[in-house]
Amino acid sequence: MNPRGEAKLTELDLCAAEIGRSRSRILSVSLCALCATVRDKNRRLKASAPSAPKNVNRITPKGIESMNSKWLMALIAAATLTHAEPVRLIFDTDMGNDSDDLMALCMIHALQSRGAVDLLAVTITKDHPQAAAFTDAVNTFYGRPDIPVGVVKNGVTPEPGKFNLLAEAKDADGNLRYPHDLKSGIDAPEATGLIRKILAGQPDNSVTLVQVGFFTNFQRLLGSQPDEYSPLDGKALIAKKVKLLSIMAGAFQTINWNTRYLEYNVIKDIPAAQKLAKEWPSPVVWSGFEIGIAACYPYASIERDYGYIKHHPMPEAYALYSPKGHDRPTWDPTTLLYAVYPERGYFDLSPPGTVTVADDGATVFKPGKEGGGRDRYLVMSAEQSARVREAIVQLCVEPPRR
Ligand SMILES: [Ca+2]
Ligand SMILES: [Ca+2]
Repeated sequence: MNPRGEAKLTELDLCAAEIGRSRSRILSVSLCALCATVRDKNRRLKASAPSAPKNVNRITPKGIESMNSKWLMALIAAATLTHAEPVRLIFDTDMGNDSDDLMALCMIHALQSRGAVDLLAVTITKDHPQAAAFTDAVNTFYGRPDIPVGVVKNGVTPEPGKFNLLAEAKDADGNLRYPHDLKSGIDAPEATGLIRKILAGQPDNSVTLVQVGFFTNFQRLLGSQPDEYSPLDGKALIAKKVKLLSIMAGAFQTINWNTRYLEYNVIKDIPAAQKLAKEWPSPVVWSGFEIGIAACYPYASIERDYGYIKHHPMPEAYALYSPKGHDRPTWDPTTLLYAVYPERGYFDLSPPGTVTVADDGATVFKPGKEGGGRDRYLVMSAEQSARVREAIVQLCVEPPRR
């Protein structure tokens, strides 16, 4: 208490209050900002208050009891914070068609190293055998060689990716530059069955799916039948197990004066996109084309930030994909960032509604009546864009903890 009888807020009090309000992990930076605010407030209180009389005991037994109680609450809250559940994630990617899929996978590994993510599997919608081999090589590079990898059969984009050939790169000594034991997608399980197996073993309403390629795998999951893993069909299994589908697809703003922009991930498999949009039973958040182009990954980071190791797949893939070097849109990383940190204010969300996919691949959003609807899409201000870009860079460049 100060001499005017005002309770003096401690940094811990406000941190504990903030922790109590949040259901997920909290950025230490936001706590630090909060603490700075409290420090300022306390300084102002101190400056404006008359000096306390000397020889006055300002802490009463009741005050001590109250302080102890607050400390206890803060410690309990801190313990809860430490043991926050990681996001259970299945990452569905067209690895090899653009370098931003690799950015997202690097981010996932950094997030898993700090306990924020539990990567249950990577499934691939690019139908080329090197995509799975390269994915396993990246997982191995990050010290997780046994992450399950599933592949699409009879999928779209069967041509080789520009950088998946890194899976077979060898150094002067003849050894693989990026060791891995899944040599080809031909040896990997089919994605739909793998996803069903994994979902069946997870708690209800606990799994986050991130789709940053085509709709093929998740549409097939939706139409899957009961099997040895679950008596539920695909739609019922998704409704029971999947908390969120975060998806990079479509466009929800005007792109270069085009109000009907046809986005790559949709138009490569339009029937699958239409079926998923029509029937998916759990919440969906769409990261439209406009988000990734508004928070490009700076090429300067590619040049400067990965030198801590002789060979890193990110700059080598980037060079193969974009030989001239340029800032690359972050379509897939933004989708991942929202999925892991939906409550951090990196993005705003549209009102709820429904997305449908037209026959030409256009994504059409209609707000729901009375605020209802399964779908939302990401919205990002210029201020948020700066935060998002920096978060993506810092997660991508984090060294492996092997
Ligand atoms: Ca492996
Ligand atoms: Ca992609």
